[in-house]
Amino acid sequence: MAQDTSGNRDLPKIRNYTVRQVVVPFEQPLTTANGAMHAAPMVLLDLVTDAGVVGHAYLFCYTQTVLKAVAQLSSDVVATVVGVAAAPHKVRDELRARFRLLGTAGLLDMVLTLVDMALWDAWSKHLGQPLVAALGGDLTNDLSIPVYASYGMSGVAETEKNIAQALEEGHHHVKIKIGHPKLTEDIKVVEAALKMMADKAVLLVDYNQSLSVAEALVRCSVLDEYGLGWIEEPTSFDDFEGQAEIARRCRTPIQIGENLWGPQQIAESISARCSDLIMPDLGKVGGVSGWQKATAVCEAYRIPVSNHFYQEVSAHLLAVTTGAQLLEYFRMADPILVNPLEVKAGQASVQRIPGSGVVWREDQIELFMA
Ligand code: SMN
Ligand code: MG
Repeated sequence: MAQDTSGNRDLPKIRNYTVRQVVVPFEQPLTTANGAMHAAPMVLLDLVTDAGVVGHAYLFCYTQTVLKAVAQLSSDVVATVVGVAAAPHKVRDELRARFRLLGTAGLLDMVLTLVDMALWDAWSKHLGQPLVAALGGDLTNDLSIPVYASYGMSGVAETEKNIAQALEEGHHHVKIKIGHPKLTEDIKVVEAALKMMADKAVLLVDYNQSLSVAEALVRCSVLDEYGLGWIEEPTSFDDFEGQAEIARRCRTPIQIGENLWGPQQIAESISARCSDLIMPDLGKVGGVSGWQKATAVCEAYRIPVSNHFYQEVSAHLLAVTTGAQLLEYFRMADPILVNPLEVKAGQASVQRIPGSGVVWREDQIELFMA
C-alpha cells in the first residue's frame, strides 16, 4: 500500500482542555515607573490530546482586571480547535485566518500565544523531546544561557540590597528599573548600584516607557557616561520615530521589544532602527511560533536577542536563537512549577525533560486560584 503521506493521520488531536486563573504573589513587590505590582495574575491552559500528552502553558495578564475576561476568551478560542491536529503552525494559521476580520492585536493575540505555547509543549512531548530539541537544538551541547537578575525600581538602600543578593547568587548582569521623578534620583541609584557591583557585573536599566522623547534624550546622554549594558524602553514603545531618535543619539545600547505585538511589529520597529537590541515577550510576540518568525528578522538585521518573562520556554528558544544575548531571570511562576528553571552562577540550564518544562504543582495552584 502506498505510504500515507498525509502525515496528520498520526498526529495527536486536541481532545479537551482546562483553563484556570491564578494570582501568584511576587517574591517582592515590583515597582516600575508606572506603579507597583505585587502578584502575577496568570491564566493556565492544559491542552489534552487524544494521544495522552497534555500541553501546559501560562499567560501573564499584568492586571487582575482582565484575568477573568482572558480566561473566558481562552476557553472560547480553544473550544473552536477541539478535534484539530495539535500541530502548532497549523493551529496558529487556522486561528489567525479565523480572526482576520476582527484583528487580534491585544488580548486576543495574547490568548493565541497561550494556545501556541501549550501546543508546542504537547508537540515536543509527542516527539518525546525537550522543546529545545524539537526546535532542532543539539542536546549534546551545553545549551545554557547567561541570565540577568531583574529587579524593580527602588531607592538607594533597597537597590544596594538587591545588587548584593544578585552578586551573592553569582549573577553577572543585573537589571534595575529607573524613571524616578528627577534625573538626579536615577543617577544616585545607578551610582550606588555600580559601586556595589565594582565591575563584578554589568548594570542594565529599564525606564518602562516612562519618559518623553525630550526627557529621554537628556537622561540617556547623562547615563551614557556610566557604561551600562542597555537602557530599556526609554519612551512609548510604539513611538517609532521617537525611539529611533533616542537610539540614534544615545551611545548606550537601547533595548525594547516586550510590548511589540507579533513578528510584524518587531520587523517594523527594527526597520525603523528603534533600538540596538530586541527582547520579545512570548505573550505578545505570538508564543514559540511568533518568536521563531520575529527572531529570524533580528538575525537578518544582526540584532542581539533577549527575552521578557516566560523564562522556562524562553530558555529553550534562546538556546537555538542566533544572536541570543541574555535570559531575564524573573521567577514569576516558580511557586506553581514542579521544577522551576535552574540557574547557577549566572547561567540557566535548559530543562531536558520532554516538553517546555512547565509542569504544574497542583497543590500550590489550589492555593492561588482566583
Ligand atoms: C516589567 C514589565 C512588566 C512587569 C514587570 C516588569 C519590565 C521587565 O519591563 O522588563 O521585566
Ligand atoms: Mg522592561
